Amino acid sequence: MEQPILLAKADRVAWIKINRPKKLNALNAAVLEALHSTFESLEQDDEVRVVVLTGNGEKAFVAGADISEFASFSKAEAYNLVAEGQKNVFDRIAQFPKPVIAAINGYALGGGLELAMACHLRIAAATAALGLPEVSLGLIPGYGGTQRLPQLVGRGRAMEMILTGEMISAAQALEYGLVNAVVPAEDILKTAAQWASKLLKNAPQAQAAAIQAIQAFSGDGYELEKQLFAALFETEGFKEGTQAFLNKRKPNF
Ligand code: CO8
Repeated sequence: MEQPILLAKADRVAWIKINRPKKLNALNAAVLEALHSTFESLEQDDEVRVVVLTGNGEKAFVAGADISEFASFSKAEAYNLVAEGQKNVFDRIAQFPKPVIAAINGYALGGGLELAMACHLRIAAATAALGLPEVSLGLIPGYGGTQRLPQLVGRGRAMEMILTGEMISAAQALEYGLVNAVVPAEDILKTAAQWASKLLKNAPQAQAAAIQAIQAFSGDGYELEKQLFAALFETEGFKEGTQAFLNKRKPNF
């Protein structure tokens, strides 16, 4: 069976590749569980001081949560899924005591952009496209996107991105402050390695403290986001949006 993620370690850096390239690395239960257990073990691994997270293949970092897995979920199932995912993966990464770099090698959409935003630093390939298209599925972001995007780009731009659901280019993401750097696609892992080397020059305990202090600045909207996200599972818009995606047609809201 295909491994949901690939893990390699070299020179105190752990490299995690999400490995569902044929499904544009969409986050299914197996990928989320593998991310959960891998970050848990990397936290205890004294040989690792920096983590780089990327997607396998040339097309996608992560094109979102796996729509086929949650299309038939009830409100309660949806709440449990986002609550577990936030606790085990997204918040764990955001609070991870070692720097985590997202190397955004292609599409970062929905839960994929939320995953990149949970990381501490973001480098994007010039070919990447970023967005939170949940409204096109009758949903809102459920993995912290309504909270983290406004912190990174400001409320006005976050409103525009979330309400239109449109993708932006890597260049625009740089202008917005959503990513820290944009590089040619072929240089993305090399650049991530250079950034990791820079990070390794500094005191790890100080970096852990900095992450903890910076991340303490967070609003109280995460719980509300989960509740609103789950409530949308009982709407016509959600049924139309997900069925349209799965049947490869445009939704009619
Ligand atoms: N979920 C499931 N399958 C996906 C997803 C996804 N998010 N994205 C792509 N795929 C699959 C496609 O169905 C297709 O599969 P197949 O070959 O079996 O038909 C394969 O990946 C390749 O995709 P496309 O053929 O669509 O490739 P294109 O180059 O034509 O299009 C796009 C690329 C534009 C990225 C397109 O795939 C797309 O729009 N994907 C969906 C993007 C999206 O809406 N993402 C948000 C998902 S919702 C979300 O993330 C909510 C998070 C909140 C928490 C959820 C927990 C419940």
